[in-house]
Amino acid sequence: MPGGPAAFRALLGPLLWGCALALQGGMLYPRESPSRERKELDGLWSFRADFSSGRHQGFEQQWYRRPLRESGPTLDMPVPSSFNDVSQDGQLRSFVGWVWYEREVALPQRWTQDLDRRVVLRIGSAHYYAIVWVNGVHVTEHEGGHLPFEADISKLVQSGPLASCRITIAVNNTLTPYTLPPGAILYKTDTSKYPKGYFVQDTNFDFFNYAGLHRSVLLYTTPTAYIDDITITTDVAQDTGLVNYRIFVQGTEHFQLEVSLLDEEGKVVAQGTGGWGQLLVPSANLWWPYLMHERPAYLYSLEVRLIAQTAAGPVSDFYTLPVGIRTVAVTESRFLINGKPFYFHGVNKHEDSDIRGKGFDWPLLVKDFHLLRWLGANSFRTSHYPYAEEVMQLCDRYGIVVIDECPGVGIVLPQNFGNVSLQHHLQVMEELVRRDKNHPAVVMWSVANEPKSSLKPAGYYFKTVIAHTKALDPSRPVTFVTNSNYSTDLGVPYVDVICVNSYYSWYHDYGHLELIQLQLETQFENWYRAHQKPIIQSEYGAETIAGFHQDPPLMFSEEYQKSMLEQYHLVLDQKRKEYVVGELIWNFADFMTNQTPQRPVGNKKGIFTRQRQPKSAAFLLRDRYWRLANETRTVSHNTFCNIRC
Ligand code: GCB
Repeated sequence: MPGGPAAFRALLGPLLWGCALALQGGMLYPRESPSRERKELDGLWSFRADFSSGRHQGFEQQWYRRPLRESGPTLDMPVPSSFNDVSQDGQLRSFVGWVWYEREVALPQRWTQDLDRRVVLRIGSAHYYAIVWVNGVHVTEHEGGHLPFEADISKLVQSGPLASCRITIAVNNTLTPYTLPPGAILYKTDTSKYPKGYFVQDTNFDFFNYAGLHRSVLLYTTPTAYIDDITITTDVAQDTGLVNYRIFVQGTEHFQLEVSLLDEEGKVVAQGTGGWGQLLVPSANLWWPYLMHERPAYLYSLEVRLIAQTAAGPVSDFYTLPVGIRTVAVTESRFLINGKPFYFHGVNKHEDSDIRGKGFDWPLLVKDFHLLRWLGANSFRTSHYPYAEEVMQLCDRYGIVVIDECPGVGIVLPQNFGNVSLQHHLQVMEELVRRDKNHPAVVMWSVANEPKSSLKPAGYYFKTVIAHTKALDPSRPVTFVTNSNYSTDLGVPYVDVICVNSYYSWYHDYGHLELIQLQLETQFENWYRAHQKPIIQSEYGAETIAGFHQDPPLMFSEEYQKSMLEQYHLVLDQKRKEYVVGELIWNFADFMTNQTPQRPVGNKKGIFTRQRQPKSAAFLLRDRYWRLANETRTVSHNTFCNIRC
């Protein structure tokens, strides 16, 4: 197929090989401060999908050289949003290849004329591969759809009498055996059935491969000597909180650093100087999960001040980081937060909604957090990729505990376990840890979901990914999520906590709810006997069409979903007294998938609809989660009842 997917493979190939480990620099969330400004570029961008047969016309004609409107027709495209569902064009919905975004930005004069200022372009998420130009000049590329990347564009915007700049971003959603998640382009060569050059994107995961600029694109400034990265770890000795900090500075070798830790009233509780050290906080307010304590999610603020000498004179930079003091530990049968047993009663989510697809949306996010709190959920897993940074920030603020998962989903073919994939997987874990390491809400890393780890290379592959993640962050346990059918899972020996998904009476023994207890009990006993590690039931659920009723329960009805949950809960209530440390329903809400005969306009296993309305099971789960909260909280208090009533 001339110049078709082969061409974008040709383009992706060398770039994939180019991945270098050990990331350069930090990825602090851009916050305003006396020394930093930010400018969000949310809104309408110019957009064009390259429908040329090879998807290569944009590069051949160098669309980045001139305003996009000059090289052909454009659409208005909202950012952040997936591009797939906003238009009436079915071909754009299922488009595979390069799409082009462009935006002209007017810059404040002080940004373009003050040479002691860095101007940084930051892209929160571009799915999957992105190439970025500013005023026609290539500034960066990034592989991976769920993590931020940046380019220092100071030189470009400060080089002439420019009052504006033109940002062009080409994004390619093609998934190959070497991307994360992996996929494959299938060429349909039987010309009696398919037109010449026909191909489709194949994936081995159960959600729609939405694409585009999914999170905010923004510009921010720092001084030329600046705080580049901060790493916080915390510990507790009796009632004293220990805050270990390490700060990286760029742009100067002559500097002083001052750090102050402030409580929620703004009172300074500890101070330090220098690039690393330990702050002692007597009678510390610990960061507790929601519903585990009467005062959950306590956050201190770490104010960092850099005073640097540069050629142009003294420069200051300020950055404030929220800090939660808490510990995480795992025993043979328990998951401990602040030394107390923690039981995950929560959900699996997706970034998914009508029209926006995977585009970040504040109203949706706030609604979801209201629903989580209503439900009495204390945790979720970021199935099956890292979520927006703003999601993680709300988890810190509300005390919602997170199992932070990388996009290692659908790793099922032998080609997915090769060295190229492995190197990229390691790089993604580095980017994820770099971004999320300071969130107290994140208590565990998940390196994959249901990889086919009975395949031979899987043992080495996961041993390497897990060891690498532990080396990056020794302060948190690491897991990956297996399936109850994968009894010979070669990766499980390396995890700290076993996360297991099962769908009894759904994907087999259809309709036989009476088998769940026996099969679930066997699952737990087998995994525990083999590994002596705490277990989380990381997925269970049933497809349920809101408003379908059948009693006695039949598959797809609301009654069936409820009855299945009840059967699982009977066993979970036994096993949580022993070694089961959590249960996460699949799924929080209905979500979009590829079109298959098994998916009636998406996966319907949500306890809420895609529009966030409850099915009957939501009420059942709510009763259970509040009951569990009352049983497992550490401090006896009636606040919980008051919140709930
Ligand atoms: C699973 C997968 C999840 C699917 C779910 C299902 O095991 O981890 O991505 O959506 O099952 O509904 O089949």
